[in-house]
Amino acid sequence: MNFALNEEQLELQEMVREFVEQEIAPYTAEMDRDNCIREGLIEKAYEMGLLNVIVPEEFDGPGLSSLSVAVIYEELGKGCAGVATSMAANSLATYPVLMVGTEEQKRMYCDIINNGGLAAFALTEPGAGSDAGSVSTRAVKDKENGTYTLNGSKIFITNAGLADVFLVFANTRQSGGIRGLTAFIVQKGTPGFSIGKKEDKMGIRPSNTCEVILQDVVIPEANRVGREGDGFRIAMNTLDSARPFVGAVSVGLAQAALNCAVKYAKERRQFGQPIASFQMVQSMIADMAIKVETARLMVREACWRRDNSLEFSKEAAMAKCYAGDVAMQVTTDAIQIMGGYGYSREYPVEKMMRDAKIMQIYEGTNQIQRLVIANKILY
Ligand code: COS
Repeated sequence: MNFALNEEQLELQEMVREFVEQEIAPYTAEMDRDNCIREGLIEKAYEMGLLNVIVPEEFDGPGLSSLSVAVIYEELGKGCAGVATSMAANSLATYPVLMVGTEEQKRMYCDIINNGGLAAFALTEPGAGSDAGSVSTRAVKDKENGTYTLNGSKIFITNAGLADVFLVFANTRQSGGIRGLTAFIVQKGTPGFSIGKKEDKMGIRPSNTCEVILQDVVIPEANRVGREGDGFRIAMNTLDSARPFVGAVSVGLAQAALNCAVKYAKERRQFGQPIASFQMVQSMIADMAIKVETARLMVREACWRRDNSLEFSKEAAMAKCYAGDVAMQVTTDAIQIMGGYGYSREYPVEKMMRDAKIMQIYEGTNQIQRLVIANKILY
């Protein structure tokens, strides 16, 4: 195993770091307050090549490895976990098509992403969160012309209000259950397809999170991704691939909070000396740094395993779970070191703590990750 970044990855890291410093960091408080991404930022991210990072070269993308993508998302996470979430959702929603889509589907979907489009992964429903197999959105096939009619609703869908294309999971069996789950491509503007309520979230506020409503949405058979009933496996494989990226954003977030705490501890004087000279503060800083570094290594190991075609589902769940917990712990400790100032909106760490909470919840709660890990170990 060698996780040392190569020259190309170091350049990529530097490029995203500069982008974050210029285009994201100065505007995080504003985007957090406004509950939306800054106008023009998606376009700038597109120009920087940050929207289609997983698109293979044969479909005109950069064809980056998972490890390289994790490096990008860590840097974005340092700037703003909400913006990073929006970018990473494009990868999440593209994996299903890249994994099992037809050549035509890959071409069509990748063209949208390559041209600056956003995508959304629409699995979660009011009654189907951790229990992903209980999706109740129905897809009924017209036996004569082969079209599918979709009815149902989705919630907490990242990018929904801004996306051009959606990967929607619906059940093709009347009796429901995971054996009927099927994946479909639905384009924005399809009659009967609409965006509902926008969430007013605690954190990652620049990311757009909305309800999706499907009312007699008719789509051609050519938009079905994989076979009928393959949807659960497709969703699970996709989540396996994308979870290390949640870990990467979490690492970036935790690193940013640690950096703030370190800077503050060196400047803040109490009892006649910088608080960094007190061993209780030093101990906290050391523990925070150990956690960030461990999480980073776990994320890189999961990506490295995927890139080398090794089994990586357990490692992906471990990386997501551990890094998400670390983001929560480190942002909380950063506030502790900064005391009242950390708790104030004047400093960025209270936002980081709010952003961190979702890392333990989305793309599979950390309880679900532990379930996946235990199952892999026990059975
Ligand atoms: N890769 C491939 N196949 C998988 C898989 C994976 N990672 N995990 C499960 N499967 C398969 C199983 O092998 C099983 O197949 P068979 O029935 O053919 O044996 C089938 O899927 C059902 O597996 P299981 O019985 O474990 O399913 P459960 O309904 O108990 O659910 C969990 C498993 C809880 C792990 C799953 O529902 C899950 O990941 N939930 C979280 C969903 C999530 O992350 N939501 C976030 C919102 S989307 S951003």
